[in-house]
Amino acid sequence: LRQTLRNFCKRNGLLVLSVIAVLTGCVLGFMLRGSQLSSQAKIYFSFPGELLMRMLKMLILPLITSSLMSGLSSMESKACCRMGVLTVTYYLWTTFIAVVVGIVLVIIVKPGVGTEMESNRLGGGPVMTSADALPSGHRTPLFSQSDLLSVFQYKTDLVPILKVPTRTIQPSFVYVVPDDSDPKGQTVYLELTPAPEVTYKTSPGTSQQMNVLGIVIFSATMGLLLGRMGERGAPLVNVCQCINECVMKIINAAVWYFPFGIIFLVAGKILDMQDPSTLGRKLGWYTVTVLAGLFVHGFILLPLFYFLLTHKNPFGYIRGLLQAMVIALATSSSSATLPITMKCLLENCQVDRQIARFVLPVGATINMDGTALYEAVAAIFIAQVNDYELDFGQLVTISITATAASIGAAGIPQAGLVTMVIVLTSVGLPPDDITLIVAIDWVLDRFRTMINVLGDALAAGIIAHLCRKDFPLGASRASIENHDC
Ligand code: DAS
Repeated sequence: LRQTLRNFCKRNGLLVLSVIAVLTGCVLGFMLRGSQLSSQAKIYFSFPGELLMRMLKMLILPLITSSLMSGLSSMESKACCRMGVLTVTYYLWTTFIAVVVGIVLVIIVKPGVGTEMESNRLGGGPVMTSADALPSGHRTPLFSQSDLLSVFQYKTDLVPILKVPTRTIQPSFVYVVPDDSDPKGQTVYLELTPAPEVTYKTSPGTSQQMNVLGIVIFSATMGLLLGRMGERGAPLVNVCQCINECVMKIINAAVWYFPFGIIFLVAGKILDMQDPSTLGRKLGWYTVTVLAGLFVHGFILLPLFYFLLTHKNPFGYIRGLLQAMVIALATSSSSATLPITMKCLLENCQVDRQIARFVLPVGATINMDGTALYEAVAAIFIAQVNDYELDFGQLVTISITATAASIGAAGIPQAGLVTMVIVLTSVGLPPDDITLIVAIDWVLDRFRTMINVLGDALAAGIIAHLCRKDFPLGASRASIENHDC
């Protein structure tokens, strides 16, 4: 019995601790909601959770670059192309299916139907129109700065979500738009909150948000070129492999801090969240529709695809991913969860290292099934609330733009809410109607991030099975581990 217990703790200890941490964070958050913590106390309270996020974000860049460069450089060309085509095709297919699931569900449930035009009561504050939202000349067309068009940049000027440190109103939704009228080049923060007022803040500078898409494309290209340089490229390939090994060792050490950080991450969010009772019945049905769609896609359709393509038990595979799913739920960031997803795939699911090193970083960047489903549901919900009848052509437009917007969304908290503007604009809906759903977004973001991570990880298992002849499991493992690092 002692041996069994020891094995259980060894295999599942961290997962159990993480689940207990999420529950503890929820209890602590609801307990403290009544107390009037000062903003200073809130900053101290959020520190352990912020430390967890920074630890994870610190690992994203070295993990993605070393994984892609070392993974692709050691692949044979044909195998690499086959894997790449399979991966991207599978990702686009599952994202489109997620959108269709969302559209079918929101049309059946009709969460937004029956609400008067003045939808302000719905979101807890007046709906802003673009006209009074921004003074003329300040508005930057979001699409021109979304990840889709800054694919070769490392950084974007638009920081889609920024918690304003002085007033952590949850959820605050901040656009950063260059204030070219200001000689000092200051930026203007437009903070959209469910509260009635819209406030403008100035700040000496814009925090730059790293654009992972640009780094993935650069690293993948470097990996392919390194692979064709033969011996000349070997030193850099070795360096990348050593970096990758070191990153995995750092992850193994850092994970034991995660349960502690999760407690404060979850509690801090609950501490600031809007009172659920003010959300209204319509928003409640909208939440149910999104969660039902995520469940159907993530725990019925994706496992079905996995079973049909690999003839293996999907739920045994998903069991190995639970730790990553809990981290995704706690952090709302698939990029930040990437190190843990990689660890789960290699250690619990025995996915070939070379496959995982390509499929995961690419998936964490462009494959967001949960986000695509959510954006389609939200857009149609907003149309229903506005009594705006969408025809079939507009539904097709929504399915295409939701797929594209999810590709452009970064793997950071509430990024899906930003790129949703593309979907709304594509069918003539007022972009600022996103304030209708902001109040509940921080909860839905966690679940859609979890489905995003689950979709990437299941894809890795499927691609590994379909490419098993090109990458016999163990061959790449042996070749990597024999390297002196
Ligand atoms: N939070 C995003 C992610 O990390 C998803 C989203 O915002 O839709 O995947």
